[in-house]
Amino acid sequence: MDFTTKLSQLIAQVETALDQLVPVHTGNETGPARIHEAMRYSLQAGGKRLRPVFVLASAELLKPVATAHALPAAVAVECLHTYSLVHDDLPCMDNDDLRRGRPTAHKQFDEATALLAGDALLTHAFLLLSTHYAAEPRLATALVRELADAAGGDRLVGGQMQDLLSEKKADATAAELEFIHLNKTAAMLEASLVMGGLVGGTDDISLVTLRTAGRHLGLAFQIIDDVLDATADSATLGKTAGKDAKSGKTTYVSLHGIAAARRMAKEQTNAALAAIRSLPGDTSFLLQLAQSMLGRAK
Ligand code: GRG
Repeated sequence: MDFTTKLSQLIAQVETALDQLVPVHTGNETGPARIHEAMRYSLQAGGKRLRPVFVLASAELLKPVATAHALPAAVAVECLHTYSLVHDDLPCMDNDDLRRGRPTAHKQFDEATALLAGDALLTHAFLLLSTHYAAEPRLATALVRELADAAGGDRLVGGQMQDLLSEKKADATAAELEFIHLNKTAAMLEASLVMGGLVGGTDDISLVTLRTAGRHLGLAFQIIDDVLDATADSATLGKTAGKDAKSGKTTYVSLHGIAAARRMAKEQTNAALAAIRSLPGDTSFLLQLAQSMLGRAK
């Protein structure tokens, strides 16, 4: 099966699982309909589903794994990612009106509902893991720990905190910038690959390699984003170009210049691909997925 067909298939499976594994209002016993509507509104706004697809692809590296076994982990990761987007868009954070081409959750509903929908999505991620893998307690514990570690104060939330602190002083150092992206972007990619590996029964050494791949993927993704913001036009980007320079934001381009940022993007991309190539099993889909994710580079 070619890459595009397989990718579309996996995305379709993720969409179906999102619909099936996320609560729906069925009456008074499931609480107010509004919270379920807001959770589903944000989840079903049509993201690229990169992280859940990474979970599924990494789960079947060593041997074909029933996709159904990996889907709850994939959905948990997407719930957690979506919560972070909903909260990031709030007026007290990035204050965005649009997300995934639609009004942000707090614009569509209200701030309190968006905050609660984010809370509920975050919590639901852990309910999914502890329920669907309950028959394999070691796996359930490892998955919960991996996701909690990636999402907590030392990583995703810590990266967001540092981002807010650095924005205020408008002259973040290279070390602060790396901390922000290692945690805001790379942490969830690492967790996706590692959680897939855990479901697929990958050995400990390969789990370390999957984590390394996620780290480089995350940094490459972010550096490419900074280069494109400075070099591509709005039509090509599908969003306003040149926003970073206008807002005086510290980026890889503002700190290192375009040529060096391009070089760094290439280095991080190559390191991610090398890590994936060194994994046992059939790495072809994972490699193409990483290449397509980073293929926006110019
Ligand atoms: C509120 C705890 C908390 C964290 C927020 C996610 C986030 C951290 C901030 C969003 C801003 C941003 C650009 C983060 C860097 C990487 C990232 C998460 C990009 C968005 O991911 P995509 O492109 O989005 O995969 P879709 O919508 O396709 O899922």
